[in-house]
Amino acid sequence: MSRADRALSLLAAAALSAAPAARADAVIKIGACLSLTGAAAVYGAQQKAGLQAAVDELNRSGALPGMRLELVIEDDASTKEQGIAVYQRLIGRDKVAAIIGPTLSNTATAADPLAQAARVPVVAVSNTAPRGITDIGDRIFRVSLTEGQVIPGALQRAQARLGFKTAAVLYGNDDAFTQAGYEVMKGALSTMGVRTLGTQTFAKPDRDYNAQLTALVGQKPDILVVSALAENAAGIVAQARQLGWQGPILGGNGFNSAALIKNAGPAAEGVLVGTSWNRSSSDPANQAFLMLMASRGFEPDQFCAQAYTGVLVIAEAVRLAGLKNGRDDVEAGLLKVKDLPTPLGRFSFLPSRDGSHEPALQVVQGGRFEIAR
Ligand code: 1QQ
Repeated sequence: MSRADRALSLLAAAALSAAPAARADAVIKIGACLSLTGAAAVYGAQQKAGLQAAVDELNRSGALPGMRLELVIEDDASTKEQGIAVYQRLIGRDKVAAIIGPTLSNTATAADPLAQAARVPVVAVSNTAPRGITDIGDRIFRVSLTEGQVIPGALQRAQARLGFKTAAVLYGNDDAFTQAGYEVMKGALSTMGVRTLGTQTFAKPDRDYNAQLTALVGQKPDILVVSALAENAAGIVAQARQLGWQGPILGGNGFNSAALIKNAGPAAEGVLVGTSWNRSSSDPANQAFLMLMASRGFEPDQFCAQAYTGVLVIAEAVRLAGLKNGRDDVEAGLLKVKDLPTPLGRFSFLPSRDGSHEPALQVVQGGRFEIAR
């Protein structure tokens, strides 16, 4: 063989070995707009872990033959303004097939209309304001139960345990979720015949709730009901106990974080929280999720389970759409998802594109959330 021939055959061999063994996988790009900094950062960290675990697991298992899921995660800083900027990048620059919606309802109300206008499907995994999310338009879906689906049952279960007849309510009045949670609490208490003796408000930047709590505790209610994000929630619980409040406290979705227990310390003992994830469910899909997160050295909360479920739902949509990865394909598939096994239970969308599964009540016991029986 001449030197030139040998060089050619080496080149041919190199070209052959560089050629992929099979056709390259089609990529399904999922954008995620998460609060990794700011008031909702404790939820964003959990969501990020859940998304990454789900994507790694689905890619590893070959659940979508010939396809690979890819995540583009961006920080919305817990604000509407950043949420809008993130959506613009995910839609225009990254050309994602779907968006896992912003951590906070407050941000979703501002950013989701951009996705709706661009016909990009959104799957909300933590928005719980009953109105102003999926009713933005037909491209907006959600996995998370609303406060309307969780709080009335949680209050009823709590009443069966405690038998309260009167309540006092404290809520954040500068956030779509905390306000919506308050409306649900007010309505549920009234439906149950529980008299609300007093109502007070605070705002996200507040750190001192003594004036509001003194007024509420002075009414001598049987229970204190609170709608707050985790940072405020921990301060409220700790300061209520410092003021001598020994009665029960029930919180909305913002309380669903280990940060509440860590930051409030022993004051968090006995706090009741409505939740959409039954962590102690023996359902195989939940057990598999718990084992997967344990193998990654991560202690999951409800937000992690919901984010994980959001990716499962999108992957199932792609499968049901015939393994196609366009925005219209994902939306068509989402409309067909039915009885999908997830850590939250068998998952289906309601006609309103909201989620539907069994909620639960948890109580802080020994520094941990336990499901209340
Ligand atoms: C919402 C919420 C927050 C408490 C959690 C992210 O439920 O904003 O809708």
